[in-house]
Amino acid sequence: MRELIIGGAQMGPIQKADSREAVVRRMIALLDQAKSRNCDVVVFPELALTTFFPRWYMEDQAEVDFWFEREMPNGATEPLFARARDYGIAISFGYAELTPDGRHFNTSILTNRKGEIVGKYRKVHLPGHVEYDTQRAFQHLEKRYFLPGDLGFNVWSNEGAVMGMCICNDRRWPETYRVLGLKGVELVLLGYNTPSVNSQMSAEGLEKRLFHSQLSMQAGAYQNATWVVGVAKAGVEDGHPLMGGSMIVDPNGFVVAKAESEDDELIVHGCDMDLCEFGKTTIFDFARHRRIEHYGIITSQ
Ligand code: CDT
Repeated sequence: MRELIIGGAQMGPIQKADSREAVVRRMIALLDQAKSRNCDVVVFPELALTTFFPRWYMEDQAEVDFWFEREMPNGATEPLFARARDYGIAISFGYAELTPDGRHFNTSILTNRKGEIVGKYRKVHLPGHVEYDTQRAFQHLEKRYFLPGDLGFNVWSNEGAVMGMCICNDRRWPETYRVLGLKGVELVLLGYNTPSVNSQMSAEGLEKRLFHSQLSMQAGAYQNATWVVGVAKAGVEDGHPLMGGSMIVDPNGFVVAKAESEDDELIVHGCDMDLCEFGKTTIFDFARHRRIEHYGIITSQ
């Protein structure tokens, strides 16, 4: 048995006016709870330090860059790294990254128990649009503010498990999990910000959106024999509702822990990494059973 006690640190809304420092205090409070529940690893949402700013149309690059971090850790997040290091808890969280050469990414990082960054991921599947769209009930401008990630889907041997990351919309794509699966992933860590309603289809409400999120994570977990931890930023941000539904899914595809609120809420489960072994060596033994001669179209178009 290789058990890691995993905490999914769902976060309630972050308003535009909330400072990074105030948000980090909330993240540290969740880390305190995680410590009292003996967590080894804690996962926070996508763009965990700020409101989901891609809903706001901006033309002034200085205004856009306000939402980005130029280094990690930085002054605002150092207390979070310090607390995680004190507790010996590995963490993962998302933030908007501005590189020294001026590129913008939707990024997440992974640390070990010593608070050292061991992995970085930049979001590959960017949803939404580039220009202001008058046909939508609200904007989703990720394609305007971010470049597609350039690091691919990687895994890291960390704290006794093979860990990988993806971010929000990536969780809906089977390719995400399969590439991680082919690299032997045992624990997929992901954060999301998903509006509770569809900006283009008023009939699509919360129930269907929660279902699609869960369906994607359960399928990804089962078909790749991996744990999946999906963590929301939820609640109403400046009038815009985001769904909750954070969950931990086991390698059989069963949901073993699920958030009930749309607030700061920690979900916890003792996850045995050895549970991945059965699926990886039987029905999803990729080396024995995949028929790649029929899969070319997946990468050619
Ligand atoms: N953050 C993020 O990727 N959200 C998307 C919303 C899609 S609607 C344009 C998601 O897939 O949950």
